[in-house]
Amino acid sequence: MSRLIVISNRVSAATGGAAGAQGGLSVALTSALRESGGLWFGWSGEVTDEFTGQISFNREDGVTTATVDLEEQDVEEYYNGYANRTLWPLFHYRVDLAEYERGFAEGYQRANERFAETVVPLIEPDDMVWVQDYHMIPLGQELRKRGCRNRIGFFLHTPWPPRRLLLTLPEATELVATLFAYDVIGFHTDEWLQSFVDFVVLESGGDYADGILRLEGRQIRLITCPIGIDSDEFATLAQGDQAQQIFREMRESANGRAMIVGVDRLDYSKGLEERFLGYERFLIENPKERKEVFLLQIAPPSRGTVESYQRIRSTLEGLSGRINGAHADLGWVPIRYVNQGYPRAVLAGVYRAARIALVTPIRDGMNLVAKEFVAAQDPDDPGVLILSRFAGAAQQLGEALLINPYSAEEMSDAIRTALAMPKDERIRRWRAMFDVICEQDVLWWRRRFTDALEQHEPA
Ligand code: GDG
Repeated sequence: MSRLIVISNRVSAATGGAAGAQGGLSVALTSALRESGGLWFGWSGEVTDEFTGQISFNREDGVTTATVDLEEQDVEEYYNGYANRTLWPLFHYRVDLAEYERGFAEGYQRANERFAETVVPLIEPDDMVWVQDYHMIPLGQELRKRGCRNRIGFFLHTPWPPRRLLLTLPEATELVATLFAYDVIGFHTDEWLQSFVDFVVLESGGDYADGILRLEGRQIRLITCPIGIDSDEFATLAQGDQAQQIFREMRESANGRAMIVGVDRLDYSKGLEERFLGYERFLIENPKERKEVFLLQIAPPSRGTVESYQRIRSTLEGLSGRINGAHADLGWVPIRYVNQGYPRAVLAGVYRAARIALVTPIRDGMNLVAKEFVAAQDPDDPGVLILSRFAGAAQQLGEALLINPYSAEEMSDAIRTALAMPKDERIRRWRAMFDVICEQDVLWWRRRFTDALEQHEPA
């Protein structure tokens, strides 16, 4: 294996003992970097008065991280601006929320040039470079401009939007053209990959066959590469002391009722508003069953400086308050809405204590919560996953109850079906999903991508 250089907006190497406290992504990338003696480069998360390109190196558990501070203006225009106010909503089909401003586009370009300038001296001739996500689309091209001839791959963690939506972005064609600098581009699903192909073929005149996109004298391999979780680690976590303790506490506080759980970053793409409305519909349509359940929604706030996130937060506060006001009684509150994050072991215990998980994004590149919920279940008495058709995860987890999150009726019906589902059916569905997430785990994802990059013969 060549040495691997991972480049992403934020860097979070998982350290040995604390690996369970980090996300699966950092665990997977850390293990790849450790095996290859590689390096992880990105933004430090810190702001400096003037950009200097000074790199801070750190070495943890066999992995070297290299980070750089950004100027306030870069953070505003590149991160809060183009990444989170332009591309994120657009890539999640929310053109209504996307903000198109030249200043954002310029800041995004500038920050990517600065990243490229800073990292290029660290790249050696035989290294493979793996760029992560929508923050860094032009990075490959900026590396090429600076003489980098290495294999460079790009992985998109979000959906790729349909061509007509992407065309609303003033610089769509130019942005897409920067992707031609990569050797391999990976997506979570065939659908996102195909949307990308549609755009390139129709707008840029490329030619696509057998996984190879040909244009401007280049050959780019496109792969579908669904990200997984560390399923063994998560299943083990769910049986550990802390998770078991939480499991008992949750079951006790449920007082015989079935818990429905949701765990999401507070983000409009996660379909939380639609979820609350679908759940309310269930309450209204099922007067007998309704007091037998409650919804625990954990939603730690994210990107709180962006206005659309402040708005979704206040919408959800209003909605949960209204639903609780209308339906609660002395001994029962229908929604427990919690705006904070918890350690992963606590989440694992909560998942295991739940009878149903509601994972209902309006669009999601993959969705790891769906997989974590499956991994955390008791094989002898598993809960039921209700999953949006519009999450990438639905392509792999076809044994979930798949719903359209925009339909409150489908959500309500699915909750009723899940509550009534016999144990043998729950076990059968869970087993099929568990097999998939064990086989296609996060190491599988990482190998699939790095193997494709290693084997690709640039034109
Ligand atoms: C992007 C794509 C894609 C949530 N609350 C807490 C907590 N979490 C953890 C979950 C899960 C992670 O955050 C969220 O992962 P998702 O996949 O659901 O979503 P995004 O953050 O939007 O991630 C997505 C992913 O990239 C990977 O490619 O699947 O589609 O949008 O791991 O458990 N973790 C802790 N406390 C919390 O309260 N510790």
